[in-house]
Amino acid sequence: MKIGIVLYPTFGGSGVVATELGKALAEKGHEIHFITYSQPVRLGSFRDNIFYHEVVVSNYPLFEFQPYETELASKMVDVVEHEGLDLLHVHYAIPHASAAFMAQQILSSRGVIIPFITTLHGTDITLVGRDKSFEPVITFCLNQSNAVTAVSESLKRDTYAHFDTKRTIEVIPNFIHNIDEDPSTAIDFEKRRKYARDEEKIIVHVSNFRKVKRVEDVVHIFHEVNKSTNARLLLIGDGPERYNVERLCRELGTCDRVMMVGKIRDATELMKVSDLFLLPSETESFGLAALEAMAVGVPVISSNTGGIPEVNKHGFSGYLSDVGDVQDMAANAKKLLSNEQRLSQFKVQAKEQAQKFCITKVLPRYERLYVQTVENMKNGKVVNE
Ligand code: GMT
Repeated sequence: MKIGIVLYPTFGGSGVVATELGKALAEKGHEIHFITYSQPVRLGSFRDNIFYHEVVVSNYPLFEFQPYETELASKMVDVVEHEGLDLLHVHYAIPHASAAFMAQQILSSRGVIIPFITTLHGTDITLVGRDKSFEPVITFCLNQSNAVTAVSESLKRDTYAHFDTKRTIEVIPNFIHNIDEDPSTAIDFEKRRKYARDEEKIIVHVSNFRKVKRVEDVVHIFHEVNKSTNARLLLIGDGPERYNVERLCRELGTCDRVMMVGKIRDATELMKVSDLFLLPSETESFGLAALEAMAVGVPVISSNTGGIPEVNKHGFSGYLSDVGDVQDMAANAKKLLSNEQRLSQFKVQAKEQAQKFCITKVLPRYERLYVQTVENMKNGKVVNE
């Protein structure tokens, strides 16, 4: 199939999932056209069957706000018409679904019929989407999409709870494409020594440092753990909370044990040398970063919010606690770090749990949905119900 994938190109999980999905589909012989405003960070170098179409937004002085959605819709029309796409798959509802609807209408007026699928990722529904000012547009776009998917059961429930839609939402979970099949969790100590001494434990957190991630909780948990366990903290990513996090480290006197790595394209190498991943988020529709950690054998200490319990299994791949319960999270972290045998067992189990989200299980579900959606459109059934 020829598929247009619309996404945010940045470090956010929705962009990572959309890019990895496109790469995997291209490997299976589909022709993939990424449409967004800059090259997706996970795209890497040139690959067969992959094309990237950049949306360039004009900065005419009249515009106080640049009309990205309009430019995006125009670009979708152009790519669908000239590349002969079969389907558009948009990741993150705002503003991708409404731009896709606009493109679909324009194309229909020119005699080109194309379906679009909307994949909901989380904050488009749970935070930004709940904003009353977006609600009418999101509800409309959910109802107009030819198919809608959500990345977890929790997100599906949230969508029904907050939006007036009765349409079918199919849950297709996020996936991991590079699961190390080797169940052993042996660590490359030479690499590890760049970050910690052999007797020290490495705790890691990866996020966009937004309020919702509660990165200050990460620092508090680490501070608590470090009282009894010799440990280092790797903070990967960047964002609005970084300043507060740095200030807190200074206040708690933990700066010398905390490494602020900043934004990196792929955190896998650092995760591989780590012992524990922390994800104390306020809300999280899935928690892709936790899955990426588990896939390389790193157990997860997380909150029990949203879709996280669908990914991290309490007492198996890690532990879950109530949002904000820093003491419980620290206690769970210590339980693992203080017992080598238990830690090794959880590392193996984390990998085992991640296998459930292997791309080989998830990709066929998207392919089936694509075929079915295109068929429905051909048969005059405009929306999958
Ligand atoms: O807010 C974010 O963390 C970014 C957002 C995104 O655009 O990637 O993440 C959401 O989508 C990810 C991929 O499906 C999920 O793994 C994250 O859990 C979800 N974030 C939240 O729900 C807060």
